[in-house]
Amino acid sequence: MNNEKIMVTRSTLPDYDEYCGMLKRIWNDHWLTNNGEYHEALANELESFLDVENITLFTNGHLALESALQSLHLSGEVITTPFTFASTTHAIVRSGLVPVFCDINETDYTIDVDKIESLITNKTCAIVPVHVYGNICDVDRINEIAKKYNLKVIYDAAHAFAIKKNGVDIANFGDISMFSFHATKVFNTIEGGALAYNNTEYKQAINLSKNFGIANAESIQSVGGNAKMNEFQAAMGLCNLKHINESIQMRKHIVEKYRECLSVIKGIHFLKEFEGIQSNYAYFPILVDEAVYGRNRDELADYLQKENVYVRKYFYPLVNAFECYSTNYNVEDTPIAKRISEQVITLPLYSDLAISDCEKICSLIQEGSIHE
Ligand code: T4K
Repeated sequence: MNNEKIMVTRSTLPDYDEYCGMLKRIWNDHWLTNNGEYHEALANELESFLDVENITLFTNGHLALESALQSLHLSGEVITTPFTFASTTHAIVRSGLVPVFCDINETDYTIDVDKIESLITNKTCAIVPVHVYGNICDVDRINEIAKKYNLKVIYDAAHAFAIKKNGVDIANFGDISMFSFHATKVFNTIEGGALAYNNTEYKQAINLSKNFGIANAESIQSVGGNAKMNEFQAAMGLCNLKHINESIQMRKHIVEKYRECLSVIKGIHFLKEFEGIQSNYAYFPILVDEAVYGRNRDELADYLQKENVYVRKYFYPLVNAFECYSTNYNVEDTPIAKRISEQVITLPLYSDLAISDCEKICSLIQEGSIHE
């Protein structure tokens, strides 16, 4: 392995001249933000690409999620999972709502749909499931439950850009889906995010919430914030969108190589392809079974780091163990999430990760085992 650090991910960038070429127009027009030309073009292109009626762009995914929750005028309890990034739960709490944690399933680490109904009370207003790592929740069962109890469904689809289930883009499930376009994501706009929804009645409230509630210069209709995507972000998005399919194909090759090389290592588990799902290969999580592998997850992570491979423990600790939430919640209530979070490591994955580096990472994992 060369001595360069290999990080868990690396931003996908377009050709330098391609991006700089886009910037000339911004300099000519002096129009930097507030629904500029690139902003409008990117929203339109994403509506086509995701085959969804409405896309509203945001400066980041987190504020998009807050906007979704606030625009639907929800109050009370929201059922969600603790096996996620801080953003999901923080968005719920910062919107004045109470998170209720449901456990995840062992098959794909998304919400355990068999446990949702037992958590519904007369205060439940919504479900915020997470398509974690780009693994798609059981959208059909969630839809049935939501209909039965008259609940809204807002998907945290931060990891799920460009994924299709049986040919249908994932943006089309639930009331609203939030995508993150952060630098670390499959598709990035530097920082950025979007809400995708088919019900056009949501559009006005969402637009107001990201622009101070301003309907026009003399009409301020709601107490909105500022979460607008600027022209530099939108230009990056337009460039990256041109290359997205190629970039996902490159990720796919790396994932296939990981699966091939890791399949011979005892005590290392990973997820296979899911039937009917066209993946985006966003993350490559593995579970370390200490009893079989011979080292625990933390020992393996430290060992790899000494070899310049910077894996991450997405998602450890669980959200219900965070200092800011642990007095009100108990991680023992979500035992599957607890176990997975204690065993998981996400391996480096980005479109231009060299296959030789991928092979070397797997060799290191093999060498770290007691079965070496
Ligand atoms: N919901 C879920 C389920 C999410 O995972 C996220 C974000 C959100 C909601 C909220 O969406 P955003 O508001 O972020 O749009 C990273 C990302 O910052 C965060 O976007 C992401 N999830 C989370 C899973 O990962 P950190 O604290 O791990 O990032 P950081 O700075 O340690 O970067 C990780 C690696 O990425 C670095 O080691 C190298 C590489 N990197 C990073 C940056 C910032 C680059 O190559 N380029 C860069 O510019 O949170």
